[in-house]
Amino acid sequence: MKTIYITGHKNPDLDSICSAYGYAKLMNLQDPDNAYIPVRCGHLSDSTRGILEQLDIDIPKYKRDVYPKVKDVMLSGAHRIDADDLLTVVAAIYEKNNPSAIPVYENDSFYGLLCVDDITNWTMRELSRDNKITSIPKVREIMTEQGPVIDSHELFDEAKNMLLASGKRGLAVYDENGYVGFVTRRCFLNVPKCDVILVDHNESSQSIRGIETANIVGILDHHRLDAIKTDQPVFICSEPLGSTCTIVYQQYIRNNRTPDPVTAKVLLTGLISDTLILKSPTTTGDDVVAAHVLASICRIDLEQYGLSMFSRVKGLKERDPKSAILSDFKTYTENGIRIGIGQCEVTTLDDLPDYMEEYAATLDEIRSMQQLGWAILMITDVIHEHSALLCTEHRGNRHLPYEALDKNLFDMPDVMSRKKQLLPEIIHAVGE
Ligand SMILES: [Mn+2]
Repeated sequence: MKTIYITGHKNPDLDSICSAYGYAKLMNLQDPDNAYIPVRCGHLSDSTRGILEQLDIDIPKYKRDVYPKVKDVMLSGAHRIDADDLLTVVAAIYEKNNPSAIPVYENDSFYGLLCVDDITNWTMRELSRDNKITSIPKVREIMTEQGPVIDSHELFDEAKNMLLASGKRGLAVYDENGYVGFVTRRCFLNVPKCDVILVDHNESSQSIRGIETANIVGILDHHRLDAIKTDQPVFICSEPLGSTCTIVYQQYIRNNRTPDPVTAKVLLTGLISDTLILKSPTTTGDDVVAAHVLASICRIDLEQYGLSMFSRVKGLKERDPKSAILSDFKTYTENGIRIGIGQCEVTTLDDLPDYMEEYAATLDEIRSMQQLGWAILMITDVIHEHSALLCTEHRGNRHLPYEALDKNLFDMPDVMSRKKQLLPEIIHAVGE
């Protein structure tokens, strides 16, 4: 049974979390021989967490990275040798398996590793002294000093270097609860790869740490394609729809399945959130159909549910500027310029003058911290379908097609989508 992680992008939003959850549910039904685990590679904002908690599901757990680890290659040892066993017990094992290290126990707890060098050295010593072996020792009598122990969460490459540097044939592996296994040089011959499915993104810069070392087995997305090179053929479903949750819903249909009511509500949540209650111009007919079917499966009023969801979102004045901006912040590289674009949803733009300056200063801090050429914040009023754009100093500001409200602040009536409406203008502006 393999484990396949399903992850959305960094700074996970509802579409990322909900599509990972819904797709894992489907894949576990479709392919029960493997385990599909939805995870998130970033921390949740308070409002996202609040909305997810109301869904009464196991919220996908945080996964720091998908780098190969010692626990992916360690051995547990098929044989149980006691420190007081005679060496003849070990001989029987060697005849069959030829292991380079064997774990040794003392009263059921781990005592140490017996390495093949311990045996060879002892044998050679005996032979050089008497020309024959006169007595059979206990295992503990020939064991030499143990090497350093390795943490099971240690990175593959680090552990490999530790083992080589130790000069030992094998090292014991521990986790927070004690001994869990051991590694020998053979464990490090092939680098293991984590299987990962990407949802709601396909660019490695937006993905979980270590994605370059992983095996990508699928992509479900609705963003521009700047995909990672894969080793093997991969299932890709990339469509310009309003939400990845719609694409996941369509996978249920394609496989002749209906999401259960809880999963339907989860998918609807991501869909409504990403399409701003089906009002964003990214919304397609497919999204509208999916939303209504999902709403009828979980028996809720779509509009009402959407408004109650967005009413949970705090105004920017009450939020910490840095965490508000970074909660949904994506970076792009265009024309050699690194651009960061954040988007915040609000229910009114009337209080913009109250917090504008503080947010502008914070945005500039983020720009210099992340070494961006241009940092931008799109503030979207989801109720009135209207956005404002706050930018750091950049020559691109002059090429934006929006009316300036103030210095580096622009008015964007009817603009709601970062991806579909704003990003093309930004790309155009840096190309000028
Ligand atoms: Mn999305």
